[in-house]
Amino acid sequence: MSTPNNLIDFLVNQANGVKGLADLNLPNIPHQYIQPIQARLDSCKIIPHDSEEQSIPIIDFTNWDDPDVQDSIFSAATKLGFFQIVNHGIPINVLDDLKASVHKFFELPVEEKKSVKENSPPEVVRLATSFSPHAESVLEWKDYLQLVYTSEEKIHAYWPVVCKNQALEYMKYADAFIRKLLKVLLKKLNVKELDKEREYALMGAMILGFNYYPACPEPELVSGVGPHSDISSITVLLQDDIGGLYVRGKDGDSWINVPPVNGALVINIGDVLQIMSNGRYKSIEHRVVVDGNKTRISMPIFVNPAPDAVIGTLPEVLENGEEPHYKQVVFSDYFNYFFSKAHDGKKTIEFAKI
Ligand SMILES: O=C(O)CCC(=O)C(=O)O
Repeated sequence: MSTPNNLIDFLVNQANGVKGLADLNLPNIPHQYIQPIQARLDSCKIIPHDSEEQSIPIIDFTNWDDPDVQDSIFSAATKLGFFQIVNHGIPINVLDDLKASVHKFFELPVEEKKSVKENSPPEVVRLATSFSPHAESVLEWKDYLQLVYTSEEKIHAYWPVVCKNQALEYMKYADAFIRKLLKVLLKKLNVKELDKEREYALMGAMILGFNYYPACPEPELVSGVGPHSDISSITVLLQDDIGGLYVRGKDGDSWINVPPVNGALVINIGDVLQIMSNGRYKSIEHRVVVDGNKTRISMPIFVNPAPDAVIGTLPEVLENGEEPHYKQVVFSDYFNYFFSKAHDGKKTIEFAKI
């Protein structure tokens, strides 16, 4: 077997994705996936796991309204912008069923995936590979499905049958957890409640993503996801036990691993909350490295504002007379800007800077 002549056609139009490429068992990856040396993760730059100062905290959410728990969430959100939550209230079997359904979806025959790709409205279901293959000079070793958490009617009409019930069950539990977490984060910004207006601006359009990173014959040459910060208000990520997620360290030149913890959810602050908090909460860059032997999956919920919501620094944060660092932007403009280019670190937020 050799690399398909028209790689983009094979990956995108024929819906084979990088899974279809990995299934060809090529000894080497196509040149379109080879990252320049400076874009690869140098293992010397990885912070050891036992570093207390620079590790991702694990927070028990059982007593989420306890001030000590809320303080640890606030502290994590203002420092590394990443933390893991255990005892979030979502049953383990719901997480396990979701993971199994992700594998089932990507293992469907390619004709079925092509049909999902061609027959689903992109505002409800989107199947894609890499990140923005038409805008990238080097491709990312990842396929992904995005399920927009919209009306029950659209969900039932368009979410793929093989994962619909599992995804919906997960989202029902996740929705309740996300509301609690946002309440804590808002309270620490002097916002008393998550009213309808705030709900629209923080979680008006949630997207459940399924990321699929097949085992790669030359993992050190590729990127699963390049360094970027999320454009969400927060992201709630379930990862499997393979590992591969890294967060940029404080010195700007090192990377901290987010180790898989059974049953935990990884939370990160996105650009929207950085903007709303006038920079108190940090939306930190992260990236994904792929494995040489095993397929990895991860399932982020991008807790996004509604497309027409206007995002800006919260008045409560500016009550003390502080100047806003960000202008007001319509979220769909921010979203379209993010997807119009390759992953580019923290540059997207420049779009909103004053
Ligand atoms: O797979 C992961 O651990 C993170 C994925 C990610 O950063 C993304 O989908 O934007």
